Amino acid sequence: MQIELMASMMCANYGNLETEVRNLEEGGIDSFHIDIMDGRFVPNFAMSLNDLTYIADTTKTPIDIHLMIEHPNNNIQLFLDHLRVGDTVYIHPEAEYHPSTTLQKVINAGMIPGIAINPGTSVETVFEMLRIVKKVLVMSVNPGNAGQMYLPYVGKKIIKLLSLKEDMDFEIYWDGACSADKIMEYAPKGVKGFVLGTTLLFGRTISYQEIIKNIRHLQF
Ligand code: S6P
Ligand code: MG
Repeated sequence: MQIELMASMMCANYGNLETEVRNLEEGGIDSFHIDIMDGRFVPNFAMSLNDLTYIADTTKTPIDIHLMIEHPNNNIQLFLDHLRVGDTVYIHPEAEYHPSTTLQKVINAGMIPGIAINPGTSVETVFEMLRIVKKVLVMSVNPGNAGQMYLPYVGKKIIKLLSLKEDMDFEIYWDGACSADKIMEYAPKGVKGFVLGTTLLFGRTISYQEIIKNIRHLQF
């Protein structure tokens, strides 16, 4: 079973961003996960347009942007202009009056549409959007910060989404406090990809290549 591994770039060393990108690429990361925040939808400012532009100009590896901003429809074109066909855009349905309109803009631009769902947001609330998107990013921590504790109650939501994904044609991705034991538990159930941050990838003494190789060799 081939899983996708994404690097959460808000956890990278910004003093050496190009080296970080190169080392992750050489280590075999599948995509760069870029957390865009506005200080309103979430109480933090992580990455923004310039960071996205820099990384998109530095690598051909796919990018997924996770927009934690209010009313993404107002500014979505700014982001789409810097992405490549086949990159992924996640919006939070909770942040938009008409999320399906915003998702349609993503589709029309040739990007992969996704929704990110907060720990406190139910599957029922976003049910119709599951027909539109190709990816569902399940937040297993509250959005806004790296280095938080896993919230165990999201497990039930993942199980519910797994029962819908074939019929409704989407894949499930994990974002937040991702550890090896979570990959070992949820990859066999059908979770397709995992965003790696401080818990498993960044700030270690061994190389990204070694960490990624160890994850790929996990037995499940
Ligand atoms: C959180 C953000 C995530 C984090 C990631 C960090 O708002 O969407 O992508 O960057 O969770 O990983 P960790 O292992 O530090 O929780
Ligand atoms: Mg994220």
